[in-house]
Amino acid sequence: MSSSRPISLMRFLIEEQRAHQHINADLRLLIEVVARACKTIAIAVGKGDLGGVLGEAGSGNVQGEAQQKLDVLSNEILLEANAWGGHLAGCASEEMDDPHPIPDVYPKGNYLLLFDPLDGSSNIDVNISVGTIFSVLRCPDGVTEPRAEHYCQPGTAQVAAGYAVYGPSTLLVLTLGHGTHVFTLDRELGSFMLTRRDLQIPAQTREFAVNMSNQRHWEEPMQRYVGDLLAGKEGPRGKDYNMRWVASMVADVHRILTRGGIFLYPWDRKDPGKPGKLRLMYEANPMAFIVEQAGGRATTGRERILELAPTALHQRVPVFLGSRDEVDAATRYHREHDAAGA
Ligand code: AFP
Repeated sequence: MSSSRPISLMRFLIEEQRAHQHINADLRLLIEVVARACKTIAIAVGKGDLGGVLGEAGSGNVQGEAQQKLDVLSNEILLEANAWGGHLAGCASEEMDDPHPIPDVYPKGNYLLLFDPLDGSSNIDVNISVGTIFSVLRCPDGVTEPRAEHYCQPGTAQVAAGYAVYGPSTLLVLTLGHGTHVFTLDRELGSFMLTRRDLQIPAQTREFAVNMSNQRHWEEPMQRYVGDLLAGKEGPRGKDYNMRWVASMVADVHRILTRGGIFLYPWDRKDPGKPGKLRLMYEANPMAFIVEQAGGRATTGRERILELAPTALHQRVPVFLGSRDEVDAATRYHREHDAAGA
């Protein structure tokens, strides 16, 4: 930063565009439009009951989950904001079965935007942090009407990813593939201001985040790994661990980005047909990109998330992400277990 006062998201993007080749005018516009949509969602979330936005919408999404009013509203805000700018070839949302085309009346651009419009929606009605997660891909050359298979690109192909967290303050965390940066919404100015450049996750941690109520359904290496964390100082890991679980991925990941930790959503036997709970394209890939750009790691317990070849738009995967050494340790438990059984 050239002065001690924080710079705006717009200035940050313009300076990135000047300094590097990794951002052009269309990508800059896309990020600004998504940020503006997140501000609109933040206002709706902030009104809560006064805005009549709490409670169920009375519909279900493609995942078979009951939609909250704010899921539906946030989805509409993002679709509407991104329709007319000419920067997108199409959008895909966790809340919609199929990709959403850009209306014919508007010009089309070269990017694909994927989003989870309101992550952690079970927390809306109890006034706990929720968020929006997004991922940006290039539309393959020559494709003017992108279909699901055109979105199914590995996480390494992402050109940008980010999330907004609607908490005590509204934050936007962004990567364009050159570090992870945090912007705080200045509510008086109505602008996101750069408050942390090049965030780095501590490599080691004493904190883990997992839904322990699923423990009896986990597979053996996961049982062993968490068992060793719980054994504390007297166990093989040699230190006491603390546990936190918000059940909004944005909030749990943001805590981990800020002070270290490991986030775990493993495969479990509760619903053995499902390869995990979290969605690869809307949650795992963007968060893995953000975490790796902050010096952390993200795996399925076995493989690097960003290298997975997606097979479906709404695919689910196990997720282990956060502090580098801890994710490496958890991944080692799984790989050693597989190697022993091979
Ligand atoms: P919802 O957005 O459907 O509430 O799901 C949130 C989420 O996908 C993710 O944000 C949390 O980490 C995880 O689910 C919470 O899962 P549990 O309900 O098992 O705690």
